[in-house]
Amino acid sequence: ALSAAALHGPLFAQKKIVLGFSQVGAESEWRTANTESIKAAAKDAGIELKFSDAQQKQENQIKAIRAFIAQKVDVIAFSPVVESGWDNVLREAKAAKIPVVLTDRAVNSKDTSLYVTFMGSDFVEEGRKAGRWLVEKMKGQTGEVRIVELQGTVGSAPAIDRKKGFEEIIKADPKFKIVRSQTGDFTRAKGKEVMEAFLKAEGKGINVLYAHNDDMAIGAIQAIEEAGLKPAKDITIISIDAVKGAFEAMIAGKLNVSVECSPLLGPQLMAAVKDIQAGKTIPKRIETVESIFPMETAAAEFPKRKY
Ligand code: GYE
Repeated sequence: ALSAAALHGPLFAQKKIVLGFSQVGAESEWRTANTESIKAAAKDAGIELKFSDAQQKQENQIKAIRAFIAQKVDVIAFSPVVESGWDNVLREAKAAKIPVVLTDRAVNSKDTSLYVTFMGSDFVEEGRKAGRWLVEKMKGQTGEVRIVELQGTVGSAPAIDRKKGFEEIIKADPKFKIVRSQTGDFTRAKGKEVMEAFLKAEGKGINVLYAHNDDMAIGAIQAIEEAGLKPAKDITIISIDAVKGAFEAMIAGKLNVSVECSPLLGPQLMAAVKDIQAGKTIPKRIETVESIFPMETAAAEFPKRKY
């Protein structure tokens, strides 16, 4: 015989909300934590998640978004690998009446009606925090401070904004000079490779490394050690994210400071998806609150870190 649940289930069961999410890739510890946060939060919220990894390629993200439109998902969310080139596919989603949420990274579309909200960090402010820390650290120093910069993915919001915020602060004092700046695509392998090239070109003339994320800094630390130099001593190292790997490097005395950028966007994304489905209006910008961790604080903070 049929149970009561089987008979009544379909009547009472609410249709699950379907969320299509296009992720950038798996390029960093930050990204892995972000993916985990989104998957876990979808499960907790009872939302059906269609997850797609773009392997850091915009064309893959556009394909994924088009597939979500074809499947008529309820909401589309994505973390745009670069800022530009989204207008067409976003117009297609709008025409299909599927709301879009931007997570983590922004787009530079002029028509802001193409998405409901953008949730994530203020990357310019992260760059400023890195710059302010350096200005303070180099206070008494009169000579030139020669900086090399490892940029994130070319054209991505965090790479553009972290450079901008940092430069805005250091330009107040001409002793600060960015002598080399190149992309390491947010990965350890590329961070190491580019740092090797920087060391080859500049010899012992590098005072500071500013890396747009921890993974590139960790790769660069290897290159610095292999060149016979002491990371965090011979070269002051600043990076962004504050992932566990950065705390380990700080505790080992190899990284001076990491500016926090939280990847734990899952719960607020699911809350927004539910609100959108319920017809509620949500803020156009949902900003992440974050901090900065100099190496002296690392051992005390480490046990409290969630990513
Ligand atoms: O800092 C980096 C990742 O978009 C904020 O992407 C994110 C950045 C993060 O690869 O580690």
